[in-house]
This record gives sequence, C-alpha cells and structure tokens, in this order.
Amino acid sequence: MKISEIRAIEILDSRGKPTIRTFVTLEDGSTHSASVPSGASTGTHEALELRDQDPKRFLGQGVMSAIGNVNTTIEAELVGKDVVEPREIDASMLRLDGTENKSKLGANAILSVSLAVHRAAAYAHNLPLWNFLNTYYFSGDHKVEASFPRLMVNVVNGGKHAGWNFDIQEFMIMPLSTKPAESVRIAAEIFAELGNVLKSKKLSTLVGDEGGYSPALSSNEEVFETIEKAAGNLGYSRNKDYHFAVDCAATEFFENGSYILKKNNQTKSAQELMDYYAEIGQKYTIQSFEDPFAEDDWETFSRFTELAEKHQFQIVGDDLFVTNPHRIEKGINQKAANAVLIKLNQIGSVSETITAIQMTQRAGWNVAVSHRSGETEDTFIADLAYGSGAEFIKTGSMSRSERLAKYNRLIEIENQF
Ligand code: 2PG
Ligand code: MG
Repeated sequence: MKISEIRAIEILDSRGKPTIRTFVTLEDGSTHSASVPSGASTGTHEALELRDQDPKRFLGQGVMSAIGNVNTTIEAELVGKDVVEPREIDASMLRLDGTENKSKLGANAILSVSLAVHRAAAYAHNLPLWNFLNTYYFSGDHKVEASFPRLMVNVVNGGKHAGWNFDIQEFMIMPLSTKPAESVRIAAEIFAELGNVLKSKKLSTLVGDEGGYSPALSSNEEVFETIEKAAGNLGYSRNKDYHFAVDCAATEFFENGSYILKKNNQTKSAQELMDYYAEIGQKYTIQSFEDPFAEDDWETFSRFTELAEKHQFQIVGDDLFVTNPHRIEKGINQKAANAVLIKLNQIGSVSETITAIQMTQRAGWNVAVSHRSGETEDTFIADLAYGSGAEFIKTGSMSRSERLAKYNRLIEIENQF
C-alpha cells in the first residue's frame, strides 16, 4: 500500500519542550502517526536532534526546521513508495540524509517518519504492531519469539532528572514476574507504599522527570533501605519478589578523569567507584548497573564486567553504546558490558535500532528497550520490547501518564489487543 502524504507537526513532550509528531497517510485514506521522545542526560555519540536555535521561539528549542525537512525533502522522496517494506523506506531516508549522525535532516525528523511508517506497515499487513515487528524482523535467520520483558521501574529519581539530590540518576525495582499486569501491580503497590513511608518521615513525595520520587534522603544506602522497608510493609521481599537496579548515568559526574560525587563531596577514581559499586551491589543485591562509568571509559567497563560475572550483575551500556551498531560491536569485542539499552532516538530509525537489537542478541547479551526522560504518549517501545523478545523494558515510574502509557500498552498486549 503506497504512501500518499506525509505531514509533521510541532507538539510538546512531557517537559513541555517541542518535539515532532508525524502523520503518514496511505492511498486508502488511512492515517498512521508517531511522536519522538528526547533525552536530558544524552550521550555525546547520539545521532543529532535538530533544534531551531531560534531564541524567539521556545528558548531556541523549536523543531520547525526538522518538521520542514519532513514536509518537503522527505515527503517528496517517499510519496508513492510502498510501506510493506519499511526497511527500504528507512534506507532511502538514510541515503537522503547522507551523514554519519543524521545532522542534515535531523534524527528526530527521520525517526518520526520511520516510526509512523512502521505503524502504517503493520496496518497494511493487517497485524498488531508487535506482531508485524516480530514477523518482519525476527523470523528466518534471526528467529526470536515475542515475549514479555521484565519491568525496570524507576521509583526514586536523582542526577539531572531531579536537581542532583543523588548522584545515581535512577533507583529501580524489577519485579521478578514477566506478566505485565502482575508486575505493574507489584511495582505500583511498592511505589504507593514508598510514598506513605516518605510522608511519615516528613519527606517530599514530589516526582522527577520520570515519575519517581526525589526525597531528601541522606545517601544511596538510605534510598535502598527505604524502598526495601516500603516493600516489606506489603510482604514483598528482595530476591523473592523484586530486584534492585540502578542507572548511574556516570558520564554526568565524570570530570577530568575522576568521578565527582556531588552529594557527599567525594572524588573517586574509576577503581574506587568500582569497589563502591561491588560493595553496594552485594549488600543490596543490585541485579543491574547501567552506565556505571563514563561514555568513553571502555577499559573500566570491561574490568567491571569481568568482576560482574562473579557477582552476577548485569552491566548495561546506554551512553556507552548509544544504540549504535558500531559501538555495540566494539563493546562485544572488548566485553565492555553484557546488556545494551536500546533507545530509538539515539540512532534515529527503526531498522537501525533493530540491527542493534539483533547484534546484542547474537552476542548472547540482554536487551533493555528504553524510554527517554522527555516522553510523549506514544507507546511504540512497548510493542518493540514484546515483539523483539527483549529481556527488559525501562519506562519510568508508576506515575505520569507518558510513563504509564507504555505499561498500559503491555497490559493491552497481554490481553490480546
Ligand atoms: C537514561 C535516560 C532514560 P535520558 O539515561 O537512561 O531513563 O535518560 O533520556 O535523559 O537520557
Ligand atoms: Mg541511562
């Protein structure tokens, strides 16, 4: 079924910052749309998010130039093309852009079209999105069954997402269950009870960018202990019902070769930070460490991954890999991690994201599909996580509708909608 029109508009993300929603109309008159998210603790090696830099609009953050690229150059190239092969449509956009980091047309422009085209393709194949993604990309040589991911639920926000109340950016719980409705219930109950515990200590229950609390607790240790107390009040215990996970987003506190922990005013070498992670990792059975070190500190990542095998920690590369197949390949060769965080807008098209997922799977590593801290109500990542058989999905806390939309979509899929 052929594309008859493509049109993008400027909408707002969950931080009130402009982003793009693109509508793809097919020859039968049906319309399929998608919106792109935006990060705050972004990796240097991500594809380029094109912003207008016009101080008269949205403090320079407008995306009218990227929208112009969708509505003119990209539309002119794609009208008349058949959506049943969306990989080819992505390839034409990459050719049209011609740069390494999508700086000509903007990764936000290209991704918005790529997402909407994949939705249109699912429609043309008469399949739910997850099912289309699974049959189109995960059959034949690279067969993977669709399966529900475990949830990585951010309950306390720190770092850049919450005014630096903690150096660790995300404290997460991961219910052991892989049934979406059951995992969501457990996480929502613990999140609500954590709110009660914080209130009883006269601490704030205001939430950060990803919907987790950002209370004035004194240390990382106190955060784990407070979450554990809340879970315990409900009869849930660590290791039996849930595990802890963290996203350290360490690039954000790496300066001139050292890690500067602002909270306790400490400067740590990579080795000292690694010793600290090993200590809290064992004490609180933290099952997963994301970006424990800075985005180009490959060597320390490799050393920590070796140590992690002993403790059975999962080491996830986010800013390290930026969903980029070249960086993932380097990481696999250097054994720099054992899992990859997958973010569509870091690389800027669906088909390249799938290549990143497939490489990760071939290496026997885990896949964690992720949101961004600036999100919209778009739920593409829920279908992607299920359809690609990802082991994990990271999509924020049990508050804020842009986060819950993804959990709710998983529950819909579980109920066969
Ligand atoms: C991260 C993400 C999402 P941001 O670091 O993993 O949680 O944050 O989108 O700000 O990069
Ligand atoms: Mg991260």
